[in-house]
Amino acid sequence: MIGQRIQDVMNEQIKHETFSAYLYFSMAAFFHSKSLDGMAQWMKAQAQEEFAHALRFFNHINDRGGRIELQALEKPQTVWESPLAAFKAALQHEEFITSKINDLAKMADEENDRAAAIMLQWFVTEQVEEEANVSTVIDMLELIGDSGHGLLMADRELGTRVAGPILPPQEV
Ligand code: OFO
Repeated sequence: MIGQRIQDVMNEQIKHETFSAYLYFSMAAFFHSKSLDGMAQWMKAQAQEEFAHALRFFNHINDRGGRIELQALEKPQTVWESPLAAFKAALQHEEFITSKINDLAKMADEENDRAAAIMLQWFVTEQVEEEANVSTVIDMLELIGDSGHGLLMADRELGTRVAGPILPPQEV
């Protein structure tokens, strides 16, 4: 049975992960409005992965006899100054998510909740990758600067991204 404290914070995390998806859909819509369909595809793939993250918390609470309670989402930002500004905002958001995952991992240790600690280990590793992926795009866009040709090349490159599986088969 999951403890109340971990359950409450994991319910909160379902909201954060779902909001991540919502934010990245909003960025995808922004990129489509600028005809940067490759960047939009990158964000849509990211959004799908965020729903998978929310689902991992959903399943974990449920599998341990807890109660899932969904919370209200805020409206995400809809416009950014530039593609670079949007990706920088994505990195800032991922840093916030990393801090939430680290808080949860610390709480699992305090509560001596081994099941939660093991499940959260996956997220600790995943956040390293999440921040690295966005940082790579930021580096690329900073190199490109004001070059329209460079931006179109980057858009084509980012459009090749596909979402990973929603959940590993044993967790569906
Ligand atoms: Fe769920 O990792 Fe991004 O937010």
